[in-house]
Amino acid sequence: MSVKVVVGKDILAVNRKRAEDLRARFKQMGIKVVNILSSPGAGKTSVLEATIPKLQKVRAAVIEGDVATTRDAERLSHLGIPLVQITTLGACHLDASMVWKALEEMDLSRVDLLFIENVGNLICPASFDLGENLRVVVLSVAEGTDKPAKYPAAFLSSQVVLINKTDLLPYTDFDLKRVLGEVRAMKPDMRTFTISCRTGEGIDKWVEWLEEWVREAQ
Ligand SMILES: Nc1nc2c(ncn2[C@@H]2O[C@H](COP(=O)(O)OP(=O)(O)OP(=O)(O)O)[C@@H](O)[C@H]2O)c(=O)[nH]1
Ligand SMILES: [Mg+2]
Repeated sequence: MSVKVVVGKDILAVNRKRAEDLRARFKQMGIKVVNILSSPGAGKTSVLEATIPKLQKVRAAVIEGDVATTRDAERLSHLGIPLVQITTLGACHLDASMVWKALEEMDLSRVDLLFIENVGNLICPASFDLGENLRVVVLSVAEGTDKPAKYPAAFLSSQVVLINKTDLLPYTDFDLKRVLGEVRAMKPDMRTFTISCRTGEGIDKWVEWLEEWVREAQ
């Protein structure tokens, strides 16, 4: 039992070291990195589809992470940006070594902002630093009001929450006011945006904030 705990800690320590190497590498390249977390289907790829074509001041690239298939990368291939799919073959999260390896396949010489779409899961990805500068968690209104309280690590380790699928609010019992209150109680400086990738509601505000963040982030 105690051996298992030690091994688990080692895995995280090794990852943390690799993530620091990544962060230094990204800094040297002048690239800001956003790690996107959510449960399966909350809308991570849809956020990328809605966001990237609207970016005017920054040039984007994407690393896609999935347990299986290259479908998310295929959805973004028409954007003509540097794009790599990591298929984890069962692993429930990306780790820093996988990202390091993916960089070998990418030309980031003309990129300001690298998005990493993590594997759909609100638990494991929260523990693995990918050398990012910003962590964004997407919560869709179909998932239920209680999710930030039930999966606190994903929210506490993020700086931005995107509440997606607001077009579905009339058909769910999602309590937007309560979620916003609970998230702010957990983390008072959390940035929140309510968006619908389907209707485009709230996307401009999010994109404007993101471009400003890329410009200002150290
Ligand atoms: N109604 C509605 N549907 C949405 C919205 N955003 C995404 N969807 C739908 O939700 C489903 C899942 O969206 P994805 O973008 O694939 O979600 P994901 O988080 O990338 O999923 P995984 O990568 O599998 O974890 C798709 O059918 C989308 O069309 C939205 O704002 N409103
Ligand atoms: Mg996806």
